[in-house]
Amino acid sequence: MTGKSPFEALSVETLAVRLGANEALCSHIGKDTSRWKVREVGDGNLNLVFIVEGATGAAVVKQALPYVRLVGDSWPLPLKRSFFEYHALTRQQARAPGSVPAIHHFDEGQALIIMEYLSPHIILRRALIEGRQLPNIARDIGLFMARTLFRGSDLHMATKDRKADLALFADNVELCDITENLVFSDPYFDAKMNRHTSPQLDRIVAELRADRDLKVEAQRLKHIFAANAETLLHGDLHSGSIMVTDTETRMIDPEFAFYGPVAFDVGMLLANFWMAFFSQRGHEQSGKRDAMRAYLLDVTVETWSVFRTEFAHLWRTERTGMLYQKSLFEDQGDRLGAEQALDHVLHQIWTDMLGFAGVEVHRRILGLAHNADFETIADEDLRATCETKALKFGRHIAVNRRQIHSIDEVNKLAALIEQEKRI
Ligand code: SR1
Ligand code: MG
Repeated sequence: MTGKSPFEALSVETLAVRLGANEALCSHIGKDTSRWKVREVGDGNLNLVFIVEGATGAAVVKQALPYVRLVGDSWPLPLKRSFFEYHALTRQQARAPGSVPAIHHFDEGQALIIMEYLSPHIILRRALIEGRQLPNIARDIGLFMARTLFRGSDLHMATKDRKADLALFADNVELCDITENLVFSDPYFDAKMNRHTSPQLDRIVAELRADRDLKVEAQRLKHIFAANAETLLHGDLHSGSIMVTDTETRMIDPEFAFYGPVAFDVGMLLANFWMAFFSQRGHEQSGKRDAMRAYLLDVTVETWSVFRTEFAHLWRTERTGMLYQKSLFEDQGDRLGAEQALDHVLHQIWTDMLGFAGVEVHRRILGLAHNADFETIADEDLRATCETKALKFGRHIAVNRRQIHSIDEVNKLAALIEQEKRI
């Protein structure tokens, strides 16, 4: 198969025939296709994902489909998202080495990426639902975010290079459009694709949709998302986009990559930890999850702290771009000026991060694409209670983000809401 043949979706049956001559794949798993075992394992919303095992190894073959897999061919989606994923992975690897899977091959025409098979890694969301406490995730993800977000911005890059890259990723229009609608607008009105899992949520859903302050805030956040082309984002950094073992963490799936606000990736990620926190009550069949809840709140504290510390470190050591130039501060003997500017930048990230986290919680409960954290809670009453609490939490941090000053304050609020008996 070459990049010049017309696009054709792979299948378990056709993969070995079509990729049997691919040198990159053969060099990793062996040439003898009669020994290849192919499984389709994609459980995301958009793409096909195959694991191919051969005599000498295994690899992942990920292929975009010309439509949204979750919905079907009534919702066409361009194949070029694979191109953006490939380019985002190469930049993330350069900016945060070792944090993403290695790429073996990219075929733009077939919209497919052949990459490292991560084993025995599992999806972080699954691990958190199972109640596993992973010791390194906060550190690994905090570093990944600080490094990719700082090094992809005008704080670090030559502005000519950054503008060229911005132009490249500006074409990822359709995936941005998904986020713009699904995250920032649909949850706040009766949009066609919305759903919530129980009529017990009807009352709070109506309240949220009638909440003028919340709707205005969601639109202000959408405005920041669309207009602040600060840095190359992962664009979809939730716990389903991270693979883990007890000691290793890898970020996957950056097909939503584009130039946007630093705070977006951080907010989406922390929102997913807070949702994991609120969902734990629904996973207590085999024992209490008090320790897991405490762990999850600690993870948010550590992730934010690692992110801040690394971002500040890069500010002091790698601020080579055109923003807040050293020539205005350190070179004039004004190190305090540089620190003052850093405080402003971090404060803005903090405030916007809370807003993005709040709307991410809402869209995962009210919109099209839900989280397994809540969806796998079989008991409808329990699920509705967990979801209602998360919705209240999301509303509070989105609307009050300018009045919240520390992550401990956020976590005290989360703990209070979680313990409420009457909701
Ligand atoms: C139609 S795509 C729905 C969601 O799946 C992806 O993982 C993104 O989070 C997107 O918003
Ligand atoms: Mg994805």
